Amino acid sequence: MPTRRQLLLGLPTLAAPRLAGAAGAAGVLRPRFGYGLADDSNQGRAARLFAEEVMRRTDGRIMVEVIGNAIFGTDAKLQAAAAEGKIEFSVTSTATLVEWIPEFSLLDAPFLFSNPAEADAVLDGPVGDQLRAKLRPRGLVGLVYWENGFRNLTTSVRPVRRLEDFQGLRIRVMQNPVALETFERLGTQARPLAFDKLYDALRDKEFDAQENPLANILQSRLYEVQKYLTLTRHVYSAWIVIASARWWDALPPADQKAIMEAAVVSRDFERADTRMRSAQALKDLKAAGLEINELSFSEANRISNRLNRVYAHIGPRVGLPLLVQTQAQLAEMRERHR
Ligand code: TK8
Repeated sequence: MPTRRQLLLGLPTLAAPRLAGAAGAAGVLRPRFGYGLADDSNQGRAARLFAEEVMRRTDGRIMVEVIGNAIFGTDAKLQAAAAEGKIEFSVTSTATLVEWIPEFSLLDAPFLFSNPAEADAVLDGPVGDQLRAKLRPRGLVGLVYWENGFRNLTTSVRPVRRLEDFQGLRIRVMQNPVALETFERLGTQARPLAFDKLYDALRDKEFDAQENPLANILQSRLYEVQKYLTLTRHVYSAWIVIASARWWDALPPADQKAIMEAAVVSRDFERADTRMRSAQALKDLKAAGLEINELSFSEANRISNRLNRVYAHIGPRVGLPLLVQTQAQLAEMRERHR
C-alpha cells in the first residue's frame, strides 16, 4: 500500500522505479483515479465500477487504482494533478473548470435544466461533446459526465422560505464565478471554498450556509453541521470524468476504446445510483434532524427572476452558437413532452 505522503507527492509507490501509470515489468498499467468524496459515496462506487470494467475489458492489463477521500484534494487540485500527469484519472465538478474553460459556465446557468433527462440529453449530445473537446488544450481528455445533481440550500441559522431570507447569509460557493454572482444577486455574502475544506468551515461557523445535491449533503455528512434544508434546485451540477491527455495519448487506440466504454458503463451506473439515493436521502436527512422545506411556487419565481441577469454574464463566456444550440435542444425536448 502506498503511504499517504507517497500519494500526495506523487512518488513512485512500487519498489521498482516506474512512471506513474506506465507499464511495469509485466506490462501492466496502474493508472490512478483520484476523487474528492468518501469511499462510501456515489463517486467511490462509480470509480470502483469503472476500475473493474477497465480491468475486464483489457484482460487485466490496465488496473486502475482508485484513491478517494480527497487525498489529492478536490476539484481544482484534481484537475491540476491530472493535467500535470500526477494522476491519470479524476472526476470533478464542471463548475470548477470555468476558470480554465469559460464555455463550461453554460452549465452554471440557474434553472437551465428542469429535470435529469434534459441534463442527460444535453451532456451526452453535441453540446456536451463540444464542451469536453475544450479540455484538450489544457492537457485533459473529457470522458463522460456523471451526475452530482440539482443543488439545494442548507443553513445553520434560519430556514429560507422567501427571497428576503437569503439576505446577508454567509454562504460557501464552489470556486466558480457564476455561482458567486448568483448568490451575490440573492443578497448573500458569498465566498468560494474547495469542497474538502467545507465540513470544517461550517463546523467552525465560518459560513452560515452552503448548497449541494441531496446525495452529497448526506454522504459528506453536511447535515451534522447544518440545520435547515430548502429544496431550491437552483442549478444542476454535473461531474466530468477526466484523463491526463499525456497518458491517454500514449495508449493504443484499442485501450482508449476499452476505457471509453468502461466510462460509459460507469456513467449509466452512477446516474442511476445517484438518483436512487437522492430520493432516499431526503428521508435520511430528515431522520438526521434537518428541517426541510420546499419553496412556494411564487417564491421560486421571484428567485429565478432575480437571477435572470446572471445569464447576461454567461452569454459572452459561452458564445452564442453553443447557447442557441442548447436552448434549441431543450425547446425541442419540451415540445415533444408536452
Ligand atoms: C466534490 C465537489 C462537490 C461540489 C462542491 O469534489 O464543491 O460543492 O458539489 O461535490 O465537486
